[in-house]
Amino acid sequence: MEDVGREGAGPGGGAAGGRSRAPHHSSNNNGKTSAKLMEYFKRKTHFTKDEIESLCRVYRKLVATSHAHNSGAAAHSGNPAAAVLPSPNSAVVTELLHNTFDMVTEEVLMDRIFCAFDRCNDGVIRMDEWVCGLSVFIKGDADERTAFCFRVYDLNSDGYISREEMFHLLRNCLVKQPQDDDPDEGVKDLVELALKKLDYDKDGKVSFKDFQSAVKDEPLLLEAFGQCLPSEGACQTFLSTLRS
Ligand SMILES: [Ca+2]
Ligand SMILES: [Ca+2]
Repeated sequence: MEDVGREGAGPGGGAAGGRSRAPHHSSNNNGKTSAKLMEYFKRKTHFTKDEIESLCRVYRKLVATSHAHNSGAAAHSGNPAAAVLPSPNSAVVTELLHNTFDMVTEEVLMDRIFCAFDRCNDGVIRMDEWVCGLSVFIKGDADERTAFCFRVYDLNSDGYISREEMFHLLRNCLVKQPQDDDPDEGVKDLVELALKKLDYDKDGKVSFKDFQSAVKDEPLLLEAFGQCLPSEGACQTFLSTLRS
């Protein structure tokens, strides 16, 4: 049932999605990205060959960092070049989003951004998830960005942003007034307001189709429930460090 909802809702698609798996071995012995993997990334992402090479280098560094972080969790695979384990986990990625992309996002959103990268949902970011995820994150077109933000906001991945999920996402955005009788009242009002803007088919929840239509009409709604994507400036800085 859940799978049907996810497939039907649409955000599973896009350049980073799809059923095709990336070639498994990330690099050969001298650390170069294999030709097969490079082909895959060039087809699936908006990055140039040089950018892909750099991103794979950054990834290998992150793997080393993750490895240092939890040296107890030894790699299952005997081949350190295989991008299976250990891979960057949520703590490493959160740190990266904070420091590299300068995102001051709520923890709940950070976790969801990680999940939006972690397409196969195993708690770690494989190299293909890393490169494809960053392609959407940094260079995504309107459709990809819309699908990405929807995945972030759909907290339980059932294909809808529900009232409860909106409440959860918006609760932390409002500064509570201690004199308020019901401090949640303002948040509930916000949820209803958001629903009015986003729920095109009026069924009381926001489907991907609703979200898509609303964002097309009003691009600012893309990040209605909090920042999911880095600023233009942060992207430029990141890309320039890749080139240096
Ligand atoms: Ca949901
Ligand atoms: Ca709806």
